[in-house]
Amino acid sequence: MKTRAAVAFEAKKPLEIVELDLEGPKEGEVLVEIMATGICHTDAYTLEGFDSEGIFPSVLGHEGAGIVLEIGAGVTSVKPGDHVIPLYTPECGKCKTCLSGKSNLCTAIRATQGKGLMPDGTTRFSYKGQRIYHYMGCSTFSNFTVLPEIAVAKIRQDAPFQSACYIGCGVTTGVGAVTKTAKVQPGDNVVVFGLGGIGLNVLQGAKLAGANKIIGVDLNPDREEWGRKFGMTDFLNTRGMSREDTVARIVAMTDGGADYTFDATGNTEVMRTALEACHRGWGTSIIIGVAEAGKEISTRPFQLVTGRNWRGTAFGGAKGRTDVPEIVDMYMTGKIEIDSMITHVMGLEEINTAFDLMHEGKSIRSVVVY
Ligand code: NAD
Ligand code: AHE
Ligand code: ZN
Repeated sequence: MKTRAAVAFEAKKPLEIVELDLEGPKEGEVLVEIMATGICHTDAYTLEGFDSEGIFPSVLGHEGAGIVLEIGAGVTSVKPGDHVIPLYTPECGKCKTCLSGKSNLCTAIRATQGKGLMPDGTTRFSYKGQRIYHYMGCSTFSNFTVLPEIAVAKIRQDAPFQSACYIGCGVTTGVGAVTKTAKVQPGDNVVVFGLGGIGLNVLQGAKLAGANKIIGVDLNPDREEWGRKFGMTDFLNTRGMSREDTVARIVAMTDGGADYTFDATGNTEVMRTALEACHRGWGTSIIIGVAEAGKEISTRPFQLVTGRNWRGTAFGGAKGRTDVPEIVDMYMTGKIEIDSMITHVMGLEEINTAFDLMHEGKSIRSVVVY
């Protein structure tokens, strides 16, 4: 079949809207009509050529929601008509990691996914006979896409696609980082670095968890008003501030340092500041941000000797098929907010504008509706 898609033919070039050929689902796969997709900073990072796994030409996009149209042989857990969210962190339920119960990082298809391929080592997309690669196992910048069965979460039918798509990455990552990875407890002091599409969801997760101080840090002064809407109690604009000054300010505001800090910037200098702003003896810093290829983190080992912990999280520690439907319920019952964070809604033709708005700090989330 044919599908309209925004294709990344090359790094650092705008996406091009073209009609691709799409092969139907093979065994264990499903064909999904994507109804809406968010644009996450990770899409921009890959398009800019910062991703060590970046591969071109490809169909980017990993924050979608849609409807199952067709199932391949052997598929039993979803059927045509089901509403689903594609999962860049699948859940096979059978691999060592899934069985361990210790992590959401299912390994069943990670190797081929990282190479832009379906589990059988081929692609379903092509353009004028040329192979077009998948992205993060999702490729939601295409109106129709093929996904492994283990990489779709079935969700309730009454959830609007335009909001539900954001649960495919940003909402789950931010809220889950607090509730599933850090397991923030009532009364904990929390600091969130970077108040964009992910960081605001970390703030609302911290509020949900009953945190005491919820400090937001950003360089963009407009983010103060945004942060306050999502539970932030204090704002720090660190433009022009040294790492030492930022740490000292946070230590003073939290009686010795934060119980939990979160990096949602992807900047390795910020990651160091976030670690050092943790409380001596027990504070934990969680890295969410994705750093450019070649970047490394560092700190004085003494920071860890004296009890600070450095950890990271992917997809907020959420097990996709199990946890995503619950997060959709949380949204539908008003426990978490999504709609106001979707600042821009556009057609696929305007998708490059979404990247501009993100880089200019003018959007929280842009969503493309097909
Ligand atoms: P975004 O562009 O919407 O937000 C980034 C925010 O960080 C902006 O408000 C920006 O002003 C702020 N910022 C940038 N540099 C800063 C600095 N030096 N100090 C303080 N604030 C700074 O991006 P997003 O979609 O929220 O994504 C945030 C990061 O999270 C990206 O690196 C993205 O790739 C990553 N991410 C990771 C996961 C995961 O599973 N680990 C999931 C989604 C996104
Ligand atoms: N491909 C990059 C790493 C990118 C990365 O860390 N991705 C996150 C999700 S970001 C969503 O917006 C993730 O899930 N990581 C775990 C995984 O298995 O990819 C690189 O550095 O090579
Ligand atoms: Zn993302």
